[in-house]
Amino acid sequence: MKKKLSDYDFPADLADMDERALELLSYQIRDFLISSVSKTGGHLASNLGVVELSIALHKVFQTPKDRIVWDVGHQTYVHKILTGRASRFDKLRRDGGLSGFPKREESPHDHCDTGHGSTSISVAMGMAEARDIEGGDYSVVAVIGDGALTGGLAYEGLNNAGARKANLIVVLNDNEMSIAENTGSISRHLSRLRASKTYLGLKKNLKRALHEIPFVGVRLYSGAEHIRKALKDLSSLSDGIFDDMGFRYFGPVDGNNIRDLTYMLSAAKQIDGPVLIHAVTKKGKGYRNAEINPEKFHGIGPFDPATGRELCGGEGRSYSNIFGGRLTDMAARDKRVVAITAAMPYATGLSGFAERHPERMFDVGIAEAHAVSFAAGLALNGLRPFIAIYSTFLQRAYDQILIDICLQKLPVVFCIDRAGNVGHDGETHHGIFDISYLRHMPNMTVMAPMDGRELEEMLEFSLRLSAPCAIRYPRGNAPSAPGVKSKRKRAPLNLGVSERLLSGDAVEIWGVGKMLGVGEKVRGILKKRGVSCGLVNARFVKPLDEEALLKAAAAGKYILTLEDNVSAGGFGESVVALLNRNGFASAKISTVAWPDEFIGQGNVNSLMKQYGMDAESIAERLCALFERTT
Ligand SMILES: Cc1ncc(C[n+]2csc(CCOP(=O)(O)OP(=O)(O)O)c2C)c(N)n1
Repeated sequence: MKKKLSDYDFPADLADMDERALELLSYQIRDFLISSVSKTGGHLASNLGVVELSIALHKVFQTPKDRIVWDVGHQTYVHKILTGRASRFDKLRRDGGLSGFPKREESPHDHCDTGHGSTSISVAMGMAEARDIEGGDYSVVAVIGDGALTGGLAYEGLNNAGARKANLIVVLNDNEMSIAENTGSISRHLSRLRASKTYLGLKKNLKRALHEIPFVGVRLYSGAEHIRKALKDLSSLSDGIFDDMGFRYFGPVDGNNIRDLTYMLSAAKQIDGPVLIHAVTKKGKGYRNAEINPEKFHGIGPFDPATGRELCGGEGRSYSNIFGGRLTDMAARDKRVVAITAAMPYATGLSGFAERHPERMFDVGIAEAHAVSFAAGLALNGLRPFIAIYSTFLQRAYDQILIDICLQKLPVVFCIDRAGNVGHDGETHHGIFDISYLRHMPNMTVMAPMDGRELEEMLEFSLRLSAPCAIRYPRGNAPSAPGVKSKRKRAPLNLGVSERLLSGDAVEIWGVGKMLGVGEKVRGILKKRGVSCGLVNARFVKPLDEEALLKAAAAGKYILTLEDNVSAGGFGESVVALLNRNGFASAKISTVAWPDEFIGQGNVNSLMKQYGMDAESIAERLCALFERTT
């Protein structure tokens, strides 16, 4: 009977496996990935593409002694299987389960916690320099995708490593895709390299040389002279960029061929100085649905493996979709409106915009900092840029927002998607810092809609505002507004003015964005206990509706603030400061926000419960406090 993946003693068992056995293993891993991710959801297409690459890496390099640094880290499922974690895939990305990214606390084979793009070369270079200072004897490998190579940080790493002649191997995993189709001139350069006729000729020679050597015992043949020679020939095909940056460039090699990869990696291991191996892989390989639509299967929820259809779409429209739809209409009316994405046109809801206004749609690659400075240039010349970026990735562009946009009061709108806790992607992806990193920026306005209709109103408002502005909205579908019957007239948006949704005497609940849903439940629970609560939609995190807040404090009401952001520098803290500044130092106020720690992965509702941010826990605490202070 075929051995289960969890029955192997990986990575040790790889040492004795010959080429055929490894090939069979690659089939088994693919079947396992498809079946397993179809149940849990996760990053499927990228992992299917790196099955052979991961096997070859673990065949040639001995982790944990050798170090492998994976860029972004979403493609480490095979690496996890090959380092003894197959049995834990049933809880991939779940509460307390296996992480979807490398985690040092999970395994000694994970050398760096990651989740954001383009960092691997810098981190690996640091490890290589540290090794040399300590006199260590191990290899350091960075694995970076062509998408992540669009990020400026990758070039800072290449630039530094090339100049320092660091002993470092960079494997470029080129599948022609970022999440969407890759963009930019480096991507065009890579396709020229892939298609190079000279390369194809040389490749034959290389293959012949490689295939003359028996496969087993990679380390034995790695010193073989004719491999070195073949590789030398290949590397003499200067590719321009990498060569000029001080790297020995080898490739392109078929990144889905274990044999070619194994030889290439073994030879690279022998070479002094920085080496870049250009491996060409197929994203989604081996699962037709993912090969045809790698973007959909980049990150997917549970799906039916037979049809590829996702199992839970949910009701209604997502915030991203509402955003994209309204911005497309606004651009039809106003020729100044332009849209910018950093490699995520589909995920941020901008596909429709790209189709309708291709000349005003910019996908700049994984380059959030560039996106913001680029927007400054557009705005300085009279356009109205809307930048759609996930909250967690916008962190990359803090300085550009502050100096390039806010200092000059430029009319750039930050459409901050996935704001708040995002659930299964965990620590690196929760968007719970944006209120804190934007609130203190002079000239910035920060808004949060409580439903889809308000998101549309805020988009229109931001265009009229003509100043730096951020609109934060969460992952998932927009709810119907709390306490608002669908036809009821809503108060129009005015800068820095909140909206009272429901009235009450004793407590005033101030919710930011989606937390109003929680606020409404808290109100219901407290009502049953005889405590009457008002519900206020803050609308603006900055400027605060000072008048309304001070009025509530002056009336002796207990104020409860709710936000899906960390407490430090958040909305609640700004309300406390306001009350303090105005002589309400002993005001009765309670703030609900994420604590000063990294929040793990899991179901959003479970995490909220775990941290006491669900309606029941809040109501319980509030009752106790309320009784004590009244
Ligand atoms: C700074 C940052 N911006 C955006 C993302 C979202 N993201 C995750 S993977 C990915 C595409 C990466 O493409 P590539 O490196 O080619 O890897 P592939 O998935 O194609 O294997 C993007 C844009 C991120 N992780 N980090």
